[in-house]
Amino acid sequence: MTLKTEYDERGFVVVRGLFRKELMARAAAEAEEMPKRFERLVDVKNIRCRWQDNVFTGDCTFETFDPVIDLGSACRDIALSPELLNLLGELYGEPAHLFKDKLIFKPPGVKGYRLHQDWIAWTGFPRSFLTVLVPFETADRDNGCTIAYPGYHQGGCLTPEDGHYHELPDGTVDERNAVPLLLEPGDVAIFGGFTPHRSDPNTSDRWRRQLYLSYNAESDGGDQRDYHYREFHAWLKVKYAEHGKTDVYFE
Ligand SMILES: O=C(O)CCC(=O)C(=O)O
Repeated sequence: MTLKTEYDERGFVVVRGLFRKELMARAAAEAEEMPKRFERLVDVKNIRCRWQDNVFTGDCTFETFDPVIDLGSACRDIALSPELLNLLGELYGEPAHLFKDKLIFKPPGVKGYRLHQDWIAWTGFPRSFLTVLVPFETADRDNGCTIAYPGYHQGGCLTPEDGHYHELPDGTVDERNAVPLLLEPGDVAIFGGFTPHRSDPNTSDRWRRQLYLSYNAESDGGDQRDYHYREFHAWLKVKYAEHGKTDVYFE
């Protein structure tokens, strides 16, 4: 089975050892320093940052920089690397364009995400949207690796196409089909925008730093990263305002 056939049939693939050890060591060192180096950006009003509860302490904890490639050259080099773009070109059958880039730090204790699909019904949102996971350290069940469910992407969007983010209701997938994306630095996992996925809390004493790099096919909107972030920020500001937070900003 080719990689493309596997991706088309299952909705995700894992590729081992795509990136050189040196690049991954540089990225891990960059990620290690990033929260301290950009401490001034880590602010609950800054919509570059995402937060999650700590399941042990209840603390609201910094978890993600979105976007991230403007903060770290190793993250940018990975996102735009020929080895990754060539691989995505194989899956798409045409060139890939970077759409979105985030670094999820997931420190010990931090909660995971309930079952969802990434594709969202915004006008023109690319149906070719896919995400590449690039781990900076071992990702396993204990530190809350992402878990994907094969085949269900073939049903397209499984929630109302109303432009809102939706979790998938219980029973949408058969838990016996769960595939934990167990990854080592250098490996990547790639899953499509319609592939249901979730993650458990990080109950280990280790971090689970991982890039989530999203792309679209050239014929599906071309380069639209700047447009995406403008649209995403406007959407986030509306969401925050609905909860009475009107003083958010992006830096
Ligand atoms: O952290 C994870 O494992 C999942 C994150 C995720 O699903 C997302 O950012 O959409």
